[in-house]
Amino acid sequence: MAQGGGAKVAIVMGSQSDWSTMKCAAEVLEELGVATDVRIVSAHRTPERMYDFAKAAEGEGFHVIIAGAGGAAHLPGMIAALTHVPVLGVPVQSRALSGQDSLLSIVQMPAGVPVGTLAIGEAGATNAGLLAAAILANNDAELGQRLKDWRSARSAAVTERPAD
Ligand code: RP5
Repeated sequence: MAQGGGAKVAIVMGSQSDWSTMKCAAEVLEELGVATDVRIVSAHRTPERMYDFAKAAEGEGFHVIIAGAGGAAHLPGMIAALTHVPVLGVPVQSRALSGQDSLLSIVQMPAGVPVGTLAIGEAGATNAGLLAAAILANNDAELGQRLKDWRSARSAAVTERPAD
């Protein structure tokens, strides 16, 4: 998977256990030829790392940050409070409340500090990747074409009638 060095998309998550969800974002971006920089950054276990990451994000050249966390998922909102780089939040499915807690923690940002919140779990991570690609495609016509081709291929794969 393309990593680090000049990547315009950062994918961060609160724990190693979030990776099985967040890799869906990394995978779709890789399919689209978009390099990512993937890191574990916990708001409550490594708050200094989170602060340093968010404050440096713009200077490092990130155009979009995808942040995933579960439970009391303050990571996307905290990062959004520290940078003007757009933040897409992915609620990771938690064991206790199936990700409802993650979703509400991420989506209910007070007015003034936006986090673009996606669906709970893998669908949300995939869509965060696609949304990040669409944002970059505003200034990258080749990526825009790859995104259109990606969607066309998915449309073409839908048969008219169900198979037994
Ligand atoms: C959050 O707590 C993480 O984002 C993760 O979703 C959840 C559980 O973390 P682990 O206990 O698996 O490290 O901080």
